[in-house]
Amino acid sequence: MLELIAGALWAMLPAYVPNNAAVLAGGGRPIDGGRTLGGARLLGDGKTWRGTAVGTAIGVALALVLDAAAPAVGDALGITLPGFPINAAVGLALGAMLGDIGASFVKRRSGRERGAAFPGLDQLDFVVGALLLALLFAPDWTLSVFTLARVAVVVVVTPLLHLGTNGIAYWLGVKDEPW
Ligand code: CTP
Ligand code: MG
Ligand code: K
Repeated sequence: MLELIAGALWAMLPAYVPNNAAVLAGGGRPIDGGRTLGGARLLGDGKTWRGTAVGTAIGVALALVLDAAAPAVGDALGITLPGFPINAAVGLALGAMLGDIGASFVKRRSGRERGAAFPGLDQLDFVVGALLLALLFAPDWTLSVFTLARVAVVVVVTPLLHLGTNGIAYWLGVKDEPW
């Protein structure tokens, strides 16, 4: 049970931190350059080059740290934790950012302004993006690390973690909305 839950969260960590790092690093030029589609912004001012680049870089850097720490932490817990080859690291971190960007595209098409909530999509967009890009960049690693049981754990636990961390970021005053 510990191996299942700890392994699932460990494997997802490089996908969890990019969005939070982007909140801290955001600002500057929006990716869509102000372009609109059907009267609404393509992505909106909340998706910037700097936030995306810094978020991805922090996620990859964390994966490399976790890769080095996996044997020792696994030993201490008495379980086996996955390491992160660089292609898996990039897939998870960049995929998380792209999933979040894709969600903003969907939100703008459905008439939601920047910052509007979209329950479900907000909490899982980056999970879907991370797993898909990891599958594309590191198929063997992804299929062996993300067993169906671990994906199930991730789908259940991630929304709770996401609401928790965003609530804290809102309370600290670094995020505009608690979702
Ligand atoms: N951010 C960024 N670049 C990204 C993702 C996030 O710069 N690729 C920063 C922005 O400052 C953004 C903040 O992180 O406002 C919070 O991210 P998020 O909640 O995803 O964006 P929203 O502003 O809520 O916009 P949207 O409605 O499009 O999700
Ligand atoms: Mg938001
Ligand atoms: K979001």
